[in-house]
Amino acid sequence: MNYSGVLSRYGNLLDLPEHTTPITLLEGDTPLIPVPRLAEDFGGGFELFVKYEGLNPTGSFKDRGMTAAISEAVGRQVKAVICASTGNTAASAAAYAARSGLRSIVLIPQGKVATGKLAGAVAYGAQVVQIQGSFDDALSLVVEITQKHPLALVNSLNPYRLEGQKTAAFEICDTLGSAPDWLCLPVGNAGNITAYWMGFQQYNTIKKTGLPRVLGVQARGAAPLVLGHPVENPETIATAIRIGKPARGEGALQAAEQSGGRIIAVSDEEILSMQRRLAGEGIWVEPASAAGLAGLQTEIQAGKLDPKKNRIVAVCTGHGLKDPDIITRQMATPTILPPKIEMLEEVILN
Ligand code: AN7
Repeated sequence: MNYSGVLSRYGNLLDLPEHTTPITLLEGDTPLIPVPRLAEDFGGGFELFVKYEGLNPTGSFKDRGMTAAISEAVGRQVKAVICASTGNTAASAAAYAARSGLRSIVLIPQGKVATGKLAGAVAYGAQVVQIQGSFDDALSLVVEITQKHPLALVNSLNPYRLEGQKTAAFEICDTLGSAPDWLCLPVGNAGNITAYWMGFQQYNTIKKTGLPRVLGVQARGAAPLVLGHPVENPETIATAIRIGKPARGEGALQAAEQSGGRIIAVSDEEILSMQRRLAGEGIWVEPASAAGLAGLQTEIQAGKLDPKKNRIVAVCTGHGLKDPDIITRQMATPTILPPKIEMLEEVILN
């Protein structure tokens, strides 16, 4: 049997302390799905792939970093872990804490976490606290309380989170045989973009896989890295990236600059439209996860990014099941029929 999560597969490339005690749910090894029709929609002449991170154990990419952070915390006999979260980190922390028998506490912005994420955190047994404020307020509290009390912080300020998350870059290179020309992905607290850039650089050093240009995409109402200053009251339908003061902002700006890429913003309409377009390929992602592709499309259409002959990877960070309300709120109630064949014929054949 193959019991292999990202620590066992790539552990020798991760900078984790000796005391790390592997706790895994067999995360990672997610598919890199070709989406040729989408590439045609964008003008064609290039290869486009979706790295579908929604297929991790708790439905988001956060599991890669969480296996590392929780494994390290367990190894130094921590009793409880804590994080601030827009939802996915909370669910992931709760699951890995449960797996290892640790207590977990998660702070979320009141009323701004999608149903599937909150339900996950509760199901895995976390103590959930709603903060009357934003994610950024919750993160400040977490930083402060972990300085006063022996609780392990498992937000991406924790360096081991990045060590785990960079394995996604390794997987992309292993599948393609080299780095893609462009990597596009959503940016919130900016841990993921920072980790990808670390991973691509490390692989290029040891395996000469080359480097991608990185296109980070924020939501227009929560785009501190595009504006160049924090956003006090971030707003976007993509609640996962409703973040005004990204803790890893420096890393994101470096990834963009060093790679010859950039950080841009897209509107909520563009995000939702790309979410529908992807579902039309059979890939249902949560809104934030469509931001990377929405950004790629706007750049190509504006003539700012020439994709010709390129290989482009878009990271889709979370599963659509995380946020079902986005869909059900707008949908017409499905047709209701008595169990009669004539009526069914009438409805589906005419
Ligand atoms: C689906 O869970 O910040 O730029 O607290 O859930 O590394 O923050 C989630 C972020 C993209 C942005 N896509 O990643 C949290 C949280 C999805 C996400 C991001 C998040 P980062």
